[in-house]
Amino acid sequence: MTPGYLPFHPSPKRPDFRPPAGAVDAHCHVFGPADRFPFAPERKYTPCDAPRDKLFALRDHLGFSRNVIVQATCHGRDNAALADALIAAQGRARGVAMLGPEVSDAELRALDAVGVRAVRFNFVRRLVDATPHAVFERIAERVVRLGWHFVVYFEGQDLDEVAPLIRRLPGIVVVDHMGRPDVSAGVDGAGFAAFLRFLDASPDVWVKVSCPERLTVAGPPYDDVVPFARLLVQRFPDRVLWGTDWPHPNMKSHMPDDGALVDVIPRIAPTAELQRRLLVDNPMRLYWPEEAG
Ligand code: 0GY
Repeated sequence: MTPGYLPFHPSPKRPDFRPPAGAVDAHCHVFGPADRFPFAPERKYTPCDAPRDKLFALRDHLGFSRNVIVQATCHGRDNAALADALIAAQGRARGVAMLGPEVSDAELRALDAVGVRAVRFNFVRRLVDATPHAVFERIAERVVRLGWHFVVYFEGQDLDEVAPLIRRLPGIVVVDHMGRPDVSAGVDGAGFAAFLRFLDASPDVWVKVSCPERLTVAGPPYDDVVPFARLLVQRFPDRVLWGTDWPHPNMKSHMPDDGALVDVIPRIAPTAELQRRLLVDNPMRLYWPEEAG
């Protein structure tokens, strides 16, 4: 484990908020176990194991039905732990993979068959070495034929650099963690205003209203992050997703209680209708379209 790495909360509270039936945790990870699924040699951190059975137990404990499991950089382009979790979930999980240009068509078809529905492009400098945008575009042309979409992770100050690529990607693009705004600047700050304008002008761009624990300056119960998420949910109710981000890699300030994170949901989506769209309708449309109403 990386020195100082914080393990996930051992016994999260049962949330006071009860998610609607069929709720989806649309951003979480599986790590290892390292003796079966070794971490990538090029990784920038080594987490503690966070195996799939722990994730599924957390899903049930929090009152959720399904997961979208997102490949994290510590596993690099080796999506084996992800594929194993998707198979074990028996239809109750979908996946977001990380890929390099070397991926074969047979590998893409195999990932699709186990439930991968998107590729993740990561631009966060502390997590990955930079990849030329042209490489991402070539991967995009290939996965879009499978009907996949795109998940992008970047920091607020990099929006201008990443936006032209996002606009060129052929299909839906989901932005992780609200585009990582500087919450100390407030919802009216220039960076978040630019992000809102970008979303207004880009109807195919969705956003995850996740990670208050990562974005907060004030700490739990995340009063400083709630206004950002609530604004996004109310302005873009048909293109927001929510996720725990379990097991919260690279947290430094504190390790969140996942039950307390679920209790943030009614503060950002104050009505039953908004909660249903955020937790059920939107993720089902994107990840289980064959079952969506
Ligand atoms: C997250 C956030 C982080 C890590 C990764 O792929 C990753 O390693 O996404 C982070 O360190 O901010 O979504 O898990």
